[in-house]
Amino acid sequence: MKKKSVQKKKRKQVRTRNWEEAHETAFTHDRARHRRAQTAISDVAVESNSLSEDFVCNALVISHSKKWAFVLKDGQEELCLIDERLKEANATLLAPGDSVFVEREAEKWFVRGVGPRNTRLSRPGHEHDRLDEQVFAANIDCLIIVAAAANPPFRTGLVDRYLIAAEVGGVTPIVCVNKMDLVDEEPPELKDYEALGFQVIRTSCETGEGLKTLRQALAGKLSILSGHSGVGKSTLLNVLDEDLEVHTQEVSDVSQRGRHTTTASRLYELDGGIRIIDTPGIRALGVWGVSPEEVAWFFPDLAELGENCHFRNCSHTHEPDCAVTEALDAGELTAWRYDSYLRIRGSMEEEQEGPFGDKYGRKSSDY
Ligand SMILES: Nc1nc2c(ncn2[C@@H]2O[C@H](COP(=O)(O)OP(=O)(O)OP(=O)(O)O)[C@@H](O)[C@H]2O)c(=O)[nH]1
Ligand SMILES: [Mg+2]
Ligand SMILES: [Zn+2]
Repeated sequence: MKKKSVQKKKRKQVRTRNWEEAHETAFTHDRARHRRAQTAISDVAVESNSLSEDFVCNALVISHSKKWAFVLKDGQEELCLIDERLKEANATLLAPGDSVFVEREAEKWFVRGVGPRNTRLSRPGHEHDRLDEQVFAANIDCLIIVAAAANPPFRTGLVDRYLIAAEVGGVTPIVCVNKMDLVDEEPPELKDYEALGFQVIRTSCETGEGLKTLRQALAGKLSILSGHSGVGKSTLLNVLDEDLEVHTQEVSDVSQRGRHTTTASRLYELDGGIRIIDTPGIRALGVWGVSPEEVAWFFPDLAELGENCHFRNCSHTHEPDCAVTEALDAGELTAWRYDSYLRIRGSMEEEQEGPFGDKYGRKSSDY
C-alpha cells in the first residue's frame, strides 16, 4: 500500500511540472549562450571537441525542441540543454522515446549522447530541414492509429499510410476507431482491416466502449497515438488515466476538422504500466523508406496476389496477366484497397518528378 503511494507521487511530479514556463527559461539560456559563442573564442574551441561515443544511456526523452529536451531520469523530469556538438545527420536528432545520456555540469543538465533507435515512426523530412527522415517517435512498441467513426468522418487514406510507416519502422500497428457513440453502423472498412490481420479496437470516450481492450493492448509498452486532428487522441489519454488533464478541444462544425489542439508531442506515464506519446494531429503523412515500386509489398492483400503476376515488377496498373487487376475485376479484391494503393503510389511518383515539392516546400504526399 505504502509502495503504491510513493510511486504515484513520483508520477505526479512528472506530470505537474510547468514545462511551458521551463521552456521559456530554456530559450533564455540558449540566447545567452549564443551571444557568448559569437564573442568568446574559448567557446568556439570547446565546440570543436567531439563528444565521446562511448556512453551509457541514463534517461528517456519525453519532449523536446531544437535546443532543449525534457527527459525522465530516475523517475524525475529534468530539463536539459542539448549539447551543441550533437549534430543531426540524416534523421531528426531527438524524438520522444529516445534513450539519451545526460550529464550535469555547472547546475545544468545536458544531453550528451543519443542511443541507437530500435524502432521508429518516421516521415520524409522537409526540404528546408535538409533531413531525409523526420522521426516522430523512437523505440516504440506500438502505433495506435486513431481515427474517428464520425466527426471528423472516417477515411482510410491516412490509416493506410500509417500502416506502411509502422511496418517500415518495426512497430506493431493497432487501428483505434474512436467516437463509436456517434454512429449506428461502423465504417465497413473496419472488417476489411481485420480480415487482413490488423487489430482494430473500437472505442468511445463517452460510453467507455473498448477502453478496457485498449488499456490491455497498451499495458507494459511504449506506444504512440497518431491520426488526424480532432479524432480524440488526447481525450483517450484523459479517460485512460483520470489523473491526466491533457488539453482537448471541440471539432469545428464548419470544417469538420480538429483545430490542432495538441501542438507538441509528449510522452506520458499512465496507470497500469502504460507509457504513451500524444502527438499533434496531422493532415497527411508522407511515406518514408519505401520506393513507389515497393508500395504494393506493404499492402498484404496486394502483395499476396502480386506473387502470381506475370511480371515480377508488375505495377498492377496496365500490365497483362496481372493477378491484382484480375482479382479486382472478379470482385475478390476490395476496390477501396486498390484505390488506396494507386493514390499512395501515384503521389510518390509525382514527388519523385519534383523533388522540391510545391512553393511551400510541401510534397504531394503531404496532402
Ligand atoms: N462523441 C465523442 N466525442 C469525443 C470522443 N472522443 C473525443 N471526443 C471529442 O472530440 C473533440 C476532439 O478531441 P481531442 O482529444 O482534442 O482530439 P485530438 O485528436 O487530440 O486533436 P489534436 O490534438 O488537434 O490532434 C473533443 O471535443 C472531444 O470531447 C468520443 O469518443 N465521442
Ligand atoms: Mg490532442
Ligand atoms: Zn500485377
